[in-house]
Amino acid sequence: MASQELHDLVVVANRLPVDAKTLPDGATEWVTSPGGLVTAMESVMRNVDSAAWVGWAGSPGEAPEPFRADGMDLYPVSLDATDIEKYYEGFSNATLWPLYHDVIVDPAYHRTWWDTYVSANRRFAKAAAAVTAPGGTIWVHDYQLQLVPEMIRSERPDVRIGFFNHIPFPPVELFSQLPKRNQVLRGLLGADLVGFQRESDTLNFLASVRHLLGYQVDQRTVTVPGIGAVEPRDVIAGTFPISLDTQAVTELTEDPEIKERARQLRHDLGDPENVVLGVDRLDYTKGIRHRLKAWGELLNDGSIDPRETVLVQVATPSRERVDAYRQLRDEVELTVGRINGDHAPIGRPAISYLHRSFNRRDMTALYMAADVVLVTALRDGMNLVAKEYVASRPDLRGVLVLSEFAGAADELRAALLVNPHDIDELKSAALRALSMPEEEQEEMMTSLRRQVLDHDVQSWAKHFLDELEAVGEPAPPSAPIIRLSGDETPDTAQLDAALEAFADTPRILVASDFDGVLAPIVADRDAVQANPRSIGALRELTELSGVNVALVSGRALEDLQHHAGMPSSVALVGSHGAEVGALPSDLHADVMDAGTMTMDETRQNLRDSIARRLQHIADQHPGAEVEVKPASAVLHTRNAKGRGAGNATEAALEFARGLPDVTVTPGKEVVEFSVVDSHKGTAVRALGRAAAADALLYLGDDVTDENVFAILEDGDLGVKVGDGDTAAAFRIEGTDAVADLLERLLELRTGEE
Ligand code: GDG
Repeated sequence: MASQELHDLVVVANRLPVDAKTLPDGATEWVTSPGGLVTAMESVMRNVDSAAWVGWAGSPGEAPEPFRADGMDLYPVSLDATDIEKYYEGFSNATLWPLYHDVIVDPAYHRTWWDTYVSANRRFAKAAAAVTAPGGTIWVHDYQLQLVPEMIRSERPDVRIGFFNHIPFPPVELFSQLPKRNQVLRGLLGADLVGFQRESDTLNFLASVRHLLGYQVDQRTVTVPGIGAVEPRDVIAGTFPISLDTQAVTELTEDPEIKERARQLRHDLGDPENVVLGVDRLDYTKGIRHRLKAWGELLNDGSIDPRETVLVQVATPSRERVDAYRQLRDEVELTVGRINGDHAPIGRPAISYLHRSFNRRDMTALYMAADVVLVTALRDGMNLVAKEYVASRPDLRGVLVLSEFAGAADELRAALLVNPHDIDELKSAALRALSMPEEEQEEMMTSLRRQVLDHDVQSWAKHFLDELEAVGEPAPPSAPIIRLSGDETPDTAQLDAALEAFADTPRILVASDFDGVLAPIVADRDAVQANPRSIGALRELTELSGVNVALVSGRALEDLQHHAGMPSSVALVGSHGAEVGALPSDLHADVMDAGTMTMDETRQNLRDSIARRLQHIADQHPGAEVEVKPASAVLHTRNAKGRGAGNATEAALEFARGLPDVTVTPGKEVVEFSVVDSHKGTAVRALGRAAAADALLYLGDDVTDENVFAILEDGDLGVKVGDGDTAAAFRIEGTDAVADLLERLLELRTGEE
């Protein structure tokens, strides 16, 4: 993806807004699928220099190359058969979908589904991060991609990230059932703005964040605590009810062919007095069974005459490989068959059941032909069918029966609102709709149309993106300082000149890492042997006036004392700066103590309580172990069984969020909680102060030494040992070169050349 263009606005959704069409010659043509989201995006994409869409192209296996369709750059993400089974049909549609829709059916859960959900989310996140311009905006859509915001943020802290959930967000009591619920919340909180359809969804989300993560929530603002060097951030949650491209619908309703089609449809149905319509994906959330039950009863008790009134039920095929959907289809078709068998007049159905898709024009004709539309969802994010019906009736005729459990009920207050679980209420609402006088219909439609036409999908998208823009500037990239990259090495004359100047400085501190600098790295850490020439030079340097020497290591202090074998005139700092040994008499210990580095009773208690909590986590994940160091508590997960390592680390990081005064460093199979706010850089700075040094020399080979190189000032000398990007100004090759350098310094300082 390296050579691709970068985009200011990138939409990420499970599906690309296109369908593949195979041409007679076998070639593939991409046809844009005319959904509301595409239209909304087209309108906002016109206002940015460059926009793109990242998503799955719809067929399993390798993704097609990026391509353009209808003026958009599309970046396909691959999903293989396992991803489709576990990420899409599994975790998305058999776990999250039922759970987020009030557990209308039991959510299924399998741990391998989660694993695949994570890996698929990562693929979408990587693809989006790779094509977004610096400072750009990424808008992530829907429940299939809830981990994507955080994944993008960890790679691209410079971009604005929005997330919109098209489906409901469940109450905390239900959401709590979700295994991995906190990871999901944290995934979402990677966004700057998290949007929902209804106010109740937003409030449910905020309640879950407060109760399950314990984060501070102030009205709409969640403060995500920092971890390690990462600063706390604010995330805004907001309500943005989605809508339609109302103008496109209006244009269709004015098309004479479609008007004629609507008339024809009624005729084809036997010119009944009333046409009642249901349009749904064949999904258990849509309340199709409840609707059919009510309809069957109305026919049974004679309230409806099937010769006068026909129910047209469009049930668009959906998720047919997921068990609950197969079952639903069987049940619905059995019920429709029974009702038709019992009530249909010869040659005409009582229920015209259509299990297939129709094009937009036919859909509009159906809406225009329908006297009543029944929307009986048991739970629905918004329900666009309700809004489409309203937008399709410029004649102000028709009645909308609308479930109060659909998001649309918040806006379409003038509809006949029903509780679809109450079959009696549903029946009487249907009858009332069928007998509603025209003036009353007009009044209702006028009110509903005002609502729908005033808030189209373009304004929805604009509103969301404006709010995202207002959330604030993204964090400037906190790239580490690099003075030398890769193996770039200034010539030795420069280093020698710098060393001479340093040797001439009245008071100097010579500080060095141990492993890899004074001693070659060996596999067995206990078998480490320092280079005798380096040790000799340091011993002599420490005797000279105006010179202080310090060793700064990641090893525990005791371990360092044991292996370095240094005289007491050398200051020793262990555990990456968290442990400071007894200071030689010529260092001003009080200056050191004034820092935040040393342990006191409060810090000791804090470390012990962290260790207890980590032990608790370790007990739940066999094989995980806790180590208590002088200034830190450490969770080791190397030997944890199965998923234990990941889960224990996750639990530890979650715990870390609530510990503002602790420096948490996640490493490979280890998480270290240091109660002393220091690293090698703070330690060396404090030692420099304590030595009243005019200049420092620091030698290091490790990433943790970069903390020292980063704090060095003019006149100081940073020397990186070995390859790699570094903030040091000089580079030498290995431990022998270190010995040469120290001996040379000794010569220069003593004047014995
Ligand atoms: C999710 C949320 C939220 C249906 N059959 C055909 C067809 N459709 C169109 C409808 C409508 C869309 O599909 C369905 O939208 P809904 O909003 O009703 O429901 P979901 O598919 O579940 O969508 C939902 C939505 O996201 C947007 O945020 O409102 O709550 O669940 O536009 O007209 N379109 C065509 N042929 C069909 O046979 N052309």
